[in-house]
Amino acid sequence: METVPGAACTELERYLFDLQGYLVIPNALSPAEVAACNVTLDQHQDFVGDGWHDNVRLYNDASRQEGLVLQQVYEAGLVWESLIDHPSWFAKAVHFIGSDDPENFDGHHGPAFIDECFASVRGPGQALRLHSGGHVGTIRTQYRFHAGKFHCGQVNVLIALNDIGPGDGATMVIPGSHKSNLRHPQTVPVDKRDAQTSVDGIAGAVEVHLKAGDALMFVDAIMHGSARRTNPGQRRMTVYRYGPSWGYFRHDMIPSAALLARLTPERRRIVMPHKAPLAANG
Ligand SMILES: O=C(O)CCC(=O)C(=O)O
Repeated sequence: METVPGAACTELERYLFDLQGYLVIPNALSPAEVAACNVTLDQHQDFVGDGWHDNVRLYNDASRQEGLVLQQVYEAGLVWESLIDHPSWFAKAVHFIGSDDPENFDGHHGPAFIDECFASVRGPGQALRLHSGGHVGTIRTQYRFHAGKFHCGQVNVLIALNDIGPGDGATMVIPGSHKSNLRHPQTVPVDKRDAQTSVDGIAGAVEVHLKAGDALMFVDAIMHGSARRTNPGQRRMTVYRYGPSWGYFRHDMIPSAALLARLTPERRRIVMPHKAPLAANG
């Protein structure tokens, strides 16, 4: 199931997102944009530990299986800033989080908020177990449709920065699981970090294979993860998480003053919709 870049949601996209919990947007980024993102990843691909580089937090714990993560990646340069409201997906993300309240648009807030954005580099043997699912009931990441509108708590846009096919550690999803009421009986409790890193033996789970530049848009409530990479080389991707503008940062990291100063007003209010509240009694 695929959609087209740049377009607002069609009735078919609305139907499929509701039914399956995700859409694939082919060619969401151009080859030049993908190449520019990869320059950043080339620069940091060998990092191990926990540190900062120009307001990007680099994290790679060798004892864990998740690989290198670059948190706050919208700080990493122009191409990463352009992903904040990229025309290939931004209108669709806003549509699915349902931030269409005119009062929000008119001043206090913006159309959406990015509570986390990161890039990821994984090598052979690395993975991320299946997690989430509608049965968990987490409000922040919930799937909800009410009164004719989507009201999703978190819509993720995961963009492949190289080709991700069989054996590459593709994102796994269980289509429809954003609405599940019961835990999948073939999955295990969340503390088993190394388990559930393959679709094998998990009925209904599929790998989503992407070409470099394709985007996978999914509601976080869908059960998802990434398969263990068995091929040599790296899997490279980035995720921007969109939610309602009244949300707050997932981790204890906020945009730098330098980023806020150089962003357009439209982008600034997506990364920092919150204004300093007025104190009671002055
Ligand atoms: O690494 C992946 O493919 C899945 C990422 C993920 O779990 C998420 O973005 O919530």
